[in-house]
This record gives sequence, structure tokens and C-alpha cells, in this order.
Amino acid sequence: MKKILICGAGGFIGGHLASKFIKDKNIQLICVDIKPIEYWFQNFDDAENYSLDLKDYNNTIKVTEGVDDIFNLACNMGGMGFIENNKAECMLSVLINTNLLRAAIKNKCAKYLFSSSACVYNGSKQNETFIPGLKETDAYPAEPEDGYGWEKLFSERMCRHFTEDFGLETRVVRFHNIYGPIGTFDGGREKAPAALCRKIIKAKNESSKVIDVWGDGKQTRSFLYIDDCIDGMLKVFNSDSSEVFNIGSEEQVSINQMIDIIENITQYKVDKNYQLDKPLGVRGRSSDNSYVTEKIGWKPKSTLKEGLMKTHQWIGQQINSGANIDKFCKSNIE
Ligand code: NAD
Ligand code: GDC
Repeated sequence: MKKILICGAGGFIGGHLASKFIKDKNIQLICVDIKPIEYWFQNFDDAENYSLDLKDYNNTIKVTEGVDDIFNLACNMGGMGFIENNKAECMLSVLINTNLLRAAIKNKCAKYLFSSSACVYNGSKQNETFIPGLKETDAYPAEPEDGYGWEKLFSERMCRHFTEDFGLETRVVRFHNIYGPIGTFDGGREKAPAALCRKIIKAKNESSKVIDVWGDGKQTRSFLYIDDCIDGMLKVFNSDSSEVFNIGSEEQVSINQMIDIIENITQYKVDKNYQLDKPLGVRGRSSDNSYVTEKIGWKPKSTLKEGLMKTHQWIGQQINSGANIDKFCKSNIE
């Protein structure tokens, strides 16, 4: 019986990881999140569930006791609308990773994964649209996203030094924009794929002909579907390499192109009200997966259209169900 701890299990990626592990009868699953359990996106009775603040060292000692593997997906974060306006709060997530690493040593845990972000990448390499995919080495010289990006880069390095100095097996994945069902789509933490699905679904429901789009729509990104994210994370975790790896998509599109795909899925066309004063992030970003494919043998399977169809369907169900969808549409977590 392997004892596995998921930190941030009440969130998007953590919830999908928990739904995968809970099916494995050889795993004793511990799930922790700061949110009250009724606000977890997914929760499982067969897991040991705790609503605790992992910025508190004593809580990290408590939940890592007897644990073999730790997946740290806990972070106070969100889309550009959140991280641009909550830089100090995002940086406080450094306490989660730092305390979990200390607790992992104290409780002699076997292996530790940290979820980093493409926001660590040097901003000067992301000033154009349709940029060449970012390689892992493009994080240096360091010029990460203000606040959130610096916390992620610092925590990556802390993992490395805990491996070098204390012998803790660490794994680091740099997630690019991850999307899919059973995640937030309103309230301020949502990212562009979910936000734009919501906006176009609502426009069709209300027969409105226009949606708000942040920026000029020409900015580019790549978006990785959640199933590919989970697959890539586990392949990195189960590999023997403690190097940092991209877990992202190489399918780079403009926001306008993504809107076209969502309009086709919705069978509804909208005009765009471009809001240049909204949080924009970088001008262009995409992943270069050549290293992770070579070293780990992972690459994404889902196209953006395939992933958006599943995401759009789920968001449409939430909006049209009339059920209480508050937990997917909240910005505060405590
Ligand atoms: P999420 O916000 O859905 O999940 C994070 C969870 O951590 C939340 O449920 C939150 O309540 C919990 N949390 C925050 N502070 C906590 C604390 N002090 N103690 C305990 N729990 C706490 O985010 P996500 O999309 O699932 O992201 C998971 C991880 O992957 C995060 O580290 C995030 O930075 C990283 N990441 C995500 C993306 C993405 O596009 N989704 C991209 C890059 C990196
Ligand atoms: O929020 P996000 O998905 O994050 O924004 C992508 C682009 O879409 C931005 O230029 C944003 O201005 C634009 N956009 C247009 N309309 C909208 O309605 C909207 N809502 C949102 N949210 N965006 C809109 C993310 C971080 C994550 C994580 C990933 C890693 O930055 O927020 O925390 O680190 O990067 O790749 P994005 O991709 O800028």
C-alpha cells in the first residue's frame, strides 16, 4: 500500500489527479486543501480529506506523516486577472512549498513533485506573437512574471537544493496554460479558455451579439488539456530525472483563433469588444516539448479543438443546469 499526499486536492489539477489515484486500490490517498471541503471541485469519501492551511509548518508535518509520495499542487493562483492583482498573495505560496519540503525531510518521504509554471520564463523572450516554443533553458537569465513567476522560480531552485543537500527525490514540472472540465470558469481566477467558453455560451443563451475580450485578441498562447497534463506529470514523477520539464502544448494560437474554435463549437458568432486595459500577461507564449519528449517520452495527445469541445460541454452543463455552481465561480479561498 503506497501512501500518497495531494496538496491542493480541492483544486482543478489536484482534483483530476485525485480522481485518477482513488481508483487504484494499492494507494492510500491523503487529500489536503485550504478550502472547506464543500468547495472542493472534486472530493472522494475513500480518501483521507483535510481542510488545512499548508502555509503552516505544523500542518505540513501532520499531513506528510508516513507519506511516500507528495504532489504539491497547492498555490494561491489563477489566470492573469488574479495573478496580476495579487502578487504578494501569490508569493506567500512559497511558504507552502518550503514547509512541505522541510516536512518531507523530517518525515522521510520518498519523493516530492512541485508544480511550477511557464510564468517563470524570461519575459523578454515573450514580447512577440507566435514566438518559438520556450525551452527549459529559457528561464535564465531570470526575468519571470512579477510575483507569481518569481515564487515559482525560487521554489524550483529550492527543490533542486533539497535534492543536492538533503537527498530528497524531487520532480519539477513547468505547466503551461492547463484547461479542461471541473475547474473554475468565473469569479476572477479563471483562465482564458474557460472564460471565453463561458462568455460565448452566455452570449448565445441571452442572444447577445458581443463579448468582452482582454487585449487585442492577437496575443498568442498554447493550451494543454487536463488529461495530457496529468499524464505528463505522472511520467515525469515516475522518471528518474530531477530536472525541470515543460508540460505544455506546442499548438500556439491567438486568442482570436481560440474564439473562432469556441464559436464553431457553440454554433454562435459574436463580435468582440477588445479591452486593452485588462490584464494581458505576455504577448506570446508556447512550449517547446523536444526535451521532455526525448528524456521522458511524453507529448500531448489532445488538440485544442478536442479539449475545448469537452471543456465547453462541461461549462455549458454547469451554466444551464441551474445547480449550485458557486464553488467553480469563487475568487476567495478562505
Ligand atoms: P487551483 O487554484 O485550481 O488549485 C490550487 C489549490 O491550492 C486550490 O484549491 C487552493 O484552495 C489550494 N491552496 C491554495 N493555498 C493553499 C494553502 N495555503 N494550503 C492548502 N491549499 C491551498 O489551481 P490549479 O490550476 O489546479 O493549479 C495547480 C498547481 O499547478 C498550482 O501550483 C499552479 O500554480 C500550477 N499551475 C497551474 C497552471 C494552470 O494553467 N492551471 C499553470 C501553471 C502552473
Ligand atoms: O488568464 P490567462 O489564460 O493566463 O490569459 C491568457 C490571455 O488571454 C491573456 O493575454 C489574457 O489577457 C487573454 N484573455 C482574453 N480574454 C478573459 O476573459 C480573457 N479572461 C482571461 N483570464 N484571459 C483573457 C497564465 C497564468 C497561470 C499560469 C499559466 C502558465 O497566464 O495566469 O497562472 O501560470 O499562465 O502558462 P496567461 O496564459 O496569460
